[in-house]
Amino acid sequence: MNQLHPSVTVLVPGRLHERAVTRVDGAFNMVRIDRVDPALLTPELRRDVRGVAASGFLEPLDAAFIDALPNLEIIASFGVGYDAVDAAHAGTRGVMVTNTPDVLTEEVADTALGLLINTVRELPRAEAYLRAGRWAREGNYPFTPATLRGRRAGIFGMGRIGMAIARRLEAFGISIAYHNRRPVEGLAYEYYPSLEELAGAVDTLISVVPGGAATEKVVNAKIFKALGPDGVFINIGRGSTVDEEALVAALRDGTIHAAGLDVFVDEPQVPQALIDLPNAVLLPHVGSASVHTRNAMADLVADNLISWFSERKLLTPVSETAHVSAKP
Ligand code: NAP
Ligand code: 8YV
Repeated sequence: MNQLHPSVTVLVPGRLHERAVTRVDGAFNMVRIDRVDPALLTPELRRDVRGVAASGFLEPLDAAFIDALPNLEIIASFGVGYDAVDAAHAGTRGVMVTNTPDVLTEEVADTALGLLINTVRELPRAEAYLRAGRWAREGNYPFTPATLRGRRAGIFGMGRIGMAIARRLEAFGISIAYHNRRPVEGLAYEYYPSLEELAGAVDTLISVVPGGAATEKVVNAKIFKALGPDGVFINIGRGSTVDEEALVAALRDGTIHAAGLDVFVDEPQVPQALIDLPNAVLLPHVGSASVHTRNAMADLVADNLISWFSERKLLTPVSETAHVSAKP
């Protein structure tokens, strides 16, 4: 098949979903380097690269790398969260950034509900009990002290995924409140102007906010204290938003009841202290990780690049570069 834009060089630094690699390779002059590192850029690459397709979260893309590519027009990042891409800097350089929203929303919300049920009803521990032969040997698994019945959920980050989680919680008969920087217009759920007030009003805090400086460690000892001893904390957003030491302490001393985590501060490293805690359910960042959804994310990475170089239009630009106009 003829390439659409054989004269446009698109760089893929480091790892990227195979389907995105195949599609970018099929449409452009694709060049790969081992990692995001300006030292790996030859003078020809510095001159020629007009697009970057990056795995975002896995390969942080900083200002120095962006500055090393003077003819860069677009960074197509894999994932809806783009905290690992310096999008603000890209904007000042006239470089567009795209992410992969919407196509993963329902999958991540499904995972959040699975994590919530596993955490509250201890299903992973109950299964481990069966597999260890303890059901037959010792009798029934103990009744769980926690239940979803009567729970009040607080969603920290009522955006696309937060809203999809809320729809599912409604079907479970769970009450819903939320905190964002601004209330969502026309949304009937109760809004709290601060995270601490939200945590104080609910017993189940579900965090689905983006990472970055504004949310760094905002879920901390104060928030766990406000959530209280029946409190369940679920994090499907970003690990950086949590003070992990404070979380371990809160789980150990009963400040909160349990936590379910899909994301961590220093992935794939998970603190041993968390692994050792029986009241923490831990997943290896699998929120969107089905073949179906990851393929859709990969397609959106490639489609943004193709749309840009074919029509100077972006399918899913991030807000920081929305004001950027196309380079001639
Ligand atoms: P979104 O639609 O942009 O929603 C983000 C929400 O967070 C918005 O409602 C926003 O409201 C709120 N928010 C942002 N910054 C805030 C702050 N400083 N304080 C309070 N609220 C804040 O994004 P999304 O598509 O739902 O995705 C959300 C995040 O989920 C992603 O950024 C990513 O980090 C994470 N994620 C994780 C997985 C996984 O596999 N675990 C998968 C996909 C996404 P305001 O602007 O009004 O504050
Ligand atoms: C992916 C995510 O796991 O989209 C996001 O923000 O966190 C996940 O969907 C991540 O992007 C993988 O690189």
